[in-house]
Amino acid sequence: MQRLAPALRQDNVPLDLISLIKTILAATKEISFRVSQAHLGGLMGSTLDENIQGEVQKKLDVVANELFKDILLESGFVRAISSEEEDSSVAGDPEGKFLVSFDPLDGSSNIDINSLIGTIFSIHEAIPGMDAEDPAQFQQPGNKQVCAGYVLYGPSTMLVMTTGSGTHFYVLDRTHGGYLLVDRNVQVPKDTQEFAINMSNQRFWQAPMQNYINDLVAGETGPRGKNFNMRWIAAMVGDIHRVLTRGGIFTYPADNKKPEQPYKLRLMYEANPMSFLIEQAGGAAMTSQGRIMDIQPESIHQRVEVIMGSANEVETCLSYYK
Ligand code: AFP
Ligand code: FBP
Repeated sequence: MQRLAPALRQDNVPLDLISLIKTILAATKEISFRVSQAHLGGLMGSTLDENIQGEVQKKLDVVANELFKDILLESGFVRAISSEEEDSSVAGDPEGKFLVSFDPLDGSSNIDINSLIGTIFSIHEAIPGMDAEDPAQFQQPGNKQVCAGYVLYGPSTMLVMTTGSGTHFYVLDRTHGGYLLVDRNVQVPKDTQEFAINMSNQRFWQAPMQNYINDLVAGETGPRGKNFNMRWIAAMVGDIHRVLTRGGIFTYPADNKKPEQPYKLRLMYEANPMSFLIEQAGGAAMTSQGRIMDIQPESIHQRVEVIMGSANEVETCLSYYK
């Protein structure tokens, strides 16, 4: 099995980006260790604080965020970071070439039940001449990402990453402490019989999504003429990992639970990096209005509708909106 750096060199990834990726992965190895020790190290449960999104922070969220932030800001490669857990972007080295956005621990509600969680990251190039302090530099669409990935802290710690030359799977080999390439160029099957959605929100969805899911649930005697299975891990990293592994459609559609906030998932920390991975694996990543990676961000904590996975199934879902 190939080690990470030679695999990246094979994809002609520039040396400074390889160095940044190695920095990110050093943080994930530490987080992986802390996650495995959380019950022993007093890291279960919540802090008394809320993040900028109004969500109660788990202790592990805070630890993972601090680890990531410190290692990136001290690396010299990073002009600024933006994190789901920070109010605003944080300036790094004024000469740093890259911007890193991350969700240090996605799937926080799974922490206390010892279930799947992960770290998601997205890398853009810094805009020449822009001040490291200026959060506007993060307002670049997903199609400008130079790298995106996640690390899944599951039965194995797995890295799934793209630098624009396919989506590859790596596994953390604890015997030598590095990530090894286990699957190059994974492909999302075009068709699927599996969907992922939080069904408890059904009454809040718009009519097209209601109709689409009704037709999936109707099974082989319904208009789709086949049975569909449902899975929901409550951590996008886990659900997208399944989609990348065996296909499926994952959606967090618009809903009217809180009319002032129709979307749940975050563009910079969740939707864009996952879209890059899914598209590089031959899948589709859309909102009901267009391609996620073409959205021009207006703020770093922007939320967005997400419909992604097996290309033909995403297309079928979108046909309900026409
Ligand atoms: P956190 O960012 O708080 O960890 O939430 C995870 C998440 O945004 C995403 O990973 C899941 O797909 C989604 O929440 C789960 O949402 P439900 O609470 O509706 O199940
Ligand atoms: P396995 O024994 O094949 O691992 O199946 C697991 C299981 O029996 C339960 O752990 C789980 O609750 C259930 O299958 C899931 O069933 P479904 O496919 O209906 O969601």
